Amino acid sequence: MTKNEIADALGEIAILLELKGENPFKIRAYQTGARALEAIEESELSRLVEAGELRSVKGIGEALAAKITDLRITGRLGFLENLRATVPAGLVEMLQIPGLGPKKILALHGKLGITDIAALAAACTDGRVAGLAGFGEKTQEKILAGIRNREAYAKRHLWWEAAEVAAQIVTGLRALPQVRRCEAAGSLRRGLETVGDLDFIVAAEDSAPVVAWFIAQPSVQEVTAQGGTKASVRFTSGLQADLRIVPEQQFAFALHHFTGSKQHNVEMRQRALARGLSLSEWGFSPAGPDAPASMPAVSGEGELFAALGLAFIPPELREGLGEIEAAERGPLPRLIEAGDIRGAFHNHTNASDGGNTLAEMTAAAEALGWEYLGIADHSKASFQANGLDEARLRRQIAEIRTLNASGRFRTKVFAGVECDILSDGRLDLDDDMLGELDYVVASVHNAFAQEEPVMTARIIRAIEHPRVTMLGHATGRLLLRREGYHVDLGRVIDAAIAHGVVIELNASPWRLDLDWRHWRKAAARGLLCAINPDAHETAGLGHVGAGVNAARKGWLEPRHVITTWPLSKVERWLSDLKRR
Ligand code: DGT
Ligand code: CA
Ligand code: CA
Ligand code: ZN
Repeated sequence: MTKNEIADALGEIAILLELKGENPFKIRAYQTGARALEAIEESELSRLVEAGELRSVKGIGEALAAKITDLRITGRLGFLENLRATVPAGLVEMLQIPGLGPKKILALHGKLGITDIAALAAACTDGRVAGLAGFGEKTQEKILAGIRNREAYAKRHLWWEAAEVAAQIVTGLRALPQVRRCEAAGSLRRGLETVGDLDFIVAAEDSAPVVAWFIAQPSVQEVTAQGGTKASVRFTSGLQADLRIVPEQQFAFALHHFTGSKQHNVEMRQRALARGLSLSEWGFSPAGPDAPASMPAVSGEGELFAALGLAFIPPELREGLGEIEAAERGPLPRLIEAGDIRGAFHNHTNASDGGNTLAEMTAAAEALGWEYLGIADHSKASFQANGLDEARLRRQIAEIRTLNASGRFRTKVFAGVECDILSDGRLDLDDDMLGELDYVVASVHNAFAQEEPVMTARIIRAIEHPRVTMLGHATGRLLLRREGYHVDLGRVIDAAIAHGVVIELNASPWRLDLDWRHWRKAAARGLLCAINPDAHETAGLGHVGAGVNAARKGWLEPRHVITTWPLSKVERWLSDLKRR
């Protein structure tokens, strides 16, 4: 197991012990152990395990050292497996409901015998939860609302997770001898932040073996529909998928149709009708007295668009939001691509709540070919995330300067901070401290429930601060889990443009915030974007791909996104900002 996986296992043990109401000291030991592991490097862990010296690490005692060794060597731990078996899965699931921590869940379990979410919903509905000590009417209402949200959200899936499943299926389908062409269509292909179900389009001469392969995948839990040229399944994750197999000459039409969106398709059909053509998933057919003598030949989507007098429309833009009018005028803008990215500014290390060291993060950025990596750990007000005070931040700045000077990595590291915007809009660190940094990401991390005018004024006050370089996750939303805070984004965007402050497109697949729907208009008015993965571990840097997707949906071109700029341009820009 990797270091992070072991840390996760220790964290899981702590949660399970808490749900069993175990001794707080024991629980704390696992939490501390997980933290301690995060602070050492992967190679160092290997050495300590081999030498049997894990106990020399502060925060790792004898019992923990044995468990870490087992996990490292065998990847398994009987203790954890037994623990999982004794804690009802429903209790762990209840942790996903906002406002419910292990202590409350333990009380619900102990006093009301609740073991799953359905029973909890029933107990809220008939008022039993409000009667419990430490709960009350308000908490009961909040729990019930959380359960309802969860049900509504459970119907959709994060794009990032769906894309991983889809990629495996597409690879498998393309490898079949019968398959000529295969693509994932639907909202996934359009890069929508959440996906209802997957839609696979295949061109094949003989469809039966393709259907048979699809429904026999190990991840398929249930086959919900099956025919000669189509099938629908549900995977064990709950995600559903439709497969449609067409003859090769229909592939472009089927792919276009099932890519959608519905609104885009409606507009395309209207446009076809105006040209005497009826457009469907099968192809063109003559419509009305003005129909042309022969149907246009189409072997790819490009020809389909061309037949209607349109430039090619990238799938991400097919939302019925003006893309057809734009494609009528000429080629669409060259949207940003993954290969344009040269760095990122909002990333954490284990100095705050990240899982990897500065050197590990830099090595990972270098492996991605990035020219620069911005480190922006939390500031002190985010104490739950182990935010840095002035002394620790100054030490980190020195560490970064030393690393850059050492020439150990080709990637340059910028010293930044993710500075909390306090509830009144002041910043968590004073101006002198902020002045020592290369840049400042300002973010809201508390008092999410403020009224819209208060929150808007708070964020704008931060934007007006001369040391603020960019605004982090503009609404704080967590996709499928938590709505953003109430804020007047129009005014926030105006303020950012007026003060030359960049707004981040947080590329974490759970955030994708500021939402793509705002970017086209905002960028046209001069707002600059930074695609920031908000990585909390080395693997998190790869999330920029999700951000690039969202940026494409927002019609962003490389020139709108500062993280496509070369290092020299970023350095010049940052030093100009410091002189203002
Ligand atoms: P999802 O799955 O909810 O995230 O969204 P989509 O867009 O993948 O929707 P889905 O899976 O229901 O259908 C895939 C595409 O097929 C959809 O984007 C457009 C096309 N389509 C499906 N039903 C209709 C329809 O009733 N009218 C039109 N014009 N197109 C449709
Ligand atoms: Ca779909
Ligand atoms: Ca579908
Ligand atoms: Zn943050």
